Amino acid sequence: MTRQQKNTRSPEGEKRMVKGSDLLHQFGRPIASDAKLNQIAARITAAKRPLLIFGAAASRAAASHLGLAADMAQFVIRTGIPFLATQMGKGTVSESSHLYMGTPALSEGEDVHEVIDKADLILPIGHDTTEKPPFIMRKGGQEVIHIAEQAPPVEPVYFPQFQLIGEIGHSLKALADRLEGKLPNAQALLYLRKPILERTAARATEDRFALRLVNDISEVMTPHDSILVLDNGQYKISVARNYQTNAPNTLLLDNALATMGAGLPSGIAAAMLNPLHRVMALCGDGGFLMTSQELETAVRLKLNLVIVILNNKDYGMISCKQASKDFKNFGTKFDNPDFVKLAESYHAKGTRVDPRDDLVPALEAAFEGGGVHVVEVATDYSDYKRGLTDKPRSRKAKPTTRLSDLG
Ligand SMILES: Cc1ncc(C[n+]2csc(CCOP(=O)(O)OP(=O)(O)O)c2C)c(N)n1
Repeated sequence: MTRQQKNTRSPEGEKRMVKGSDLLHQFGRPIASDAKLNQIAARITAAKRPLLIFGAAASRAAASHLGLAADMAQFVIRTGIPFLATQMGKGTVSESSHLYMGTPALSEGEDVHEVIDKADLILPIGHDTTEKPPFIMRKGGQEVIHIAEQAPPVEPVYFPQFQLIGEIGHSLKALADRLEGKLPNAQALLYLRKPILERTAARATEDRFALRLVNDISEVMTPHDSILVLDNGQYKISVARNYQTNAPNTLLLDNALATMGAGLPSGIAAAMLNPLHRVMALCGDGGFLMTSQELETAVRLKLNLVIVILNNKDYGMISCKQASKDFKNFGTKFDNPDFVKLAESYHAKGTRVDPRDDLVPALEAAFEGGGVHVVEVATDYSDYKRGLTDKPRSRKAKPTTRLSDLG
């Protein structure tokens, strides 16, 4: 049985697993008024093809407000509306749900954008405009209702017609009370789930290295408590689309400034806070080398941390962008130190894995051995470039801003 199958729950199973929480108002945050809730509930009831999108602020809140993750899952279950997660919203609601439709890694043109294009009402929950937008709003396009604790700054790509501002758990519970059993069109978009997930997986299969990487990492990470931390590079796109995330804060990535060099320090923080869980930092060679000296910190703190370095001697994301614009490759290639010797010189452990070999035993041994362990994977991106170079599936009016700033 694959990890994906192991984690896929039936609707009944989901109902049994998630219990709502009434603990939220103890924090004294502002809550939405009944009049506003009634107005928004009426708009959702009138929708023909509604869609939820969980964003970075939802994931942050779910990780820090007691009971909120269960409230968000309950909202999905009680309304039956399918959902997407943004890159930083992944794990807010478990992607093992039969209502999960995918994760946009870009702002348009991916397979998953078909469901966004076809929705007539989009409900971003915890949309955070620091994140690169999961979709581009256009004048005359879909209705968007922003559900969050704070109003969004209005941007050319995000100008929701309605807002429901207040403590998210309260808003979702109050909406579910008004909507449960009254949404005949809730699952109007669900027929797209199978083809979209299949097309996304098929695309990943073409990127053989990317698919193997995600599968091998998934194999050694337990679904609800292992923590995967990403630096910033080309591999982030494949992981965001294909790594199944089931709990808030179990996939840590930066889809805002996307700063290279963040992977190892974030991994250190995650390992300090979660000493009993598996923590892995996945880094490109370029990103790793920006903060590699923090290996000393990780060793000094006696952390258990596995660091995977994808060694392609290249700023792969930049090469890929150059290729996608038919530019000649320029200024992206470099040479590397011996990463195994580098790790050993910091008194960490090091292993080198040939890309043709199975990565799983090396990762498993690194976790089992404990301590700080660098696993270098020689990476051939030659069959791993479609993520960015694919032409968008459909291109409508040119967006006004922030589309090409991928990283
Ligand atoms: C500090 C910083 N500088 C530059 C960039 C722009 N940038 C994004 S990805 C990337 C290349 C990353 O290379 P690497 O870490 O080797 O990963 P790869 O893309 O090869 O997988 C660059 C230069 C950035 N995001 N952050």
